[in-house]
Amino acid sequence: MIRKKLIAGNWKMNKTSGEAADLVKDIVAEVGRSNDVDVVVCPPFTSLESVGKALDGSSIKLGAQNMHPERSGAYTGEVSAEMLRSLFASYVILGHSERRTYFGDTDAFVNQKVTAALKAELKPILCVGETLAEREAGSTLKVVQTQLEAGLEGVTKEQATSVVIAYEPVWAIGTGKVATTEQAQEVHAFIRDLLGKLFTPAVAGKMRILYGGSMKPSNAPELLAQTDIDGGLIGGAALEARSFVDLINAAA
Ligand code: 3PY
Repeated sequence: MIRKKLIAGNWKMNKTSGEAADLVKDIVAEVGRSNDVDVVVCPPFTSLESVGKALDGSSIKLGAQNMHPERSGAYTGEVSAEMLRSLFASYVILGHSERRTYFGDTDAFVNQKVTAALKAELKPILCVGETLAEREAGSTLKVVQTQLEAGLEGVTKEQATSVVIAYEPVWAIGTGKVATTEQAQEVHAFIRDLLGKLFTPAVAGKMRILYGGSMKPSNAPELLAQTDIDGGLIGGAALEARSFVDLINAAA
């Protein structure tokens, strides 16, 4: 099964609207029409419109970093899937460990978001991963299994191929530490096997599983060469055109 690689940039809370448009113009100038790799940029909500305009005519897709599961209502500070769609977003990152840790996103809430995103035809990038304490306690696979089973509850096998999974060990996020290729491949293979049980092996074979957590041009080639690593969810290295373009080229 050949899966097209996907490189997604998670810009987190960085860049004003103007800075975001400038960054994306530089990326588009180099890889805007590349079809070898799927590319997604996920700026903050406030930059979705300017980045969407700067992406016009390129093959790079727009994504958001979060959403609320309801369509509308009294949820101060939140945005819905429909609002993201109206700005031409096609992906949304859900369940990032920073959301789980700092904003209390539970597995159940992440699941509501996943199903609402799919209903609105947004592709969820569902993040899972263990903390350092969980890894040291030997519970990595159990933690990942729980997050995946809960996050994907109610998702049909027809919908599943629109879902992207991102394995992001929490201890590798923003720390400069990166999982070894063996550690990453072990968890990715486990995830694919689990997806095969939750859906079917054929569906699991089509689903993309990204690695996230301090992926950068120097470590990407080895990680991306692993059988079950289908791309990356990129933090810091997505904030600079040169390194993001190098990552895209590493995936091509
Ligand atoms: C990181 O690499 O820091 C990330 O959290 C990507 O989502």
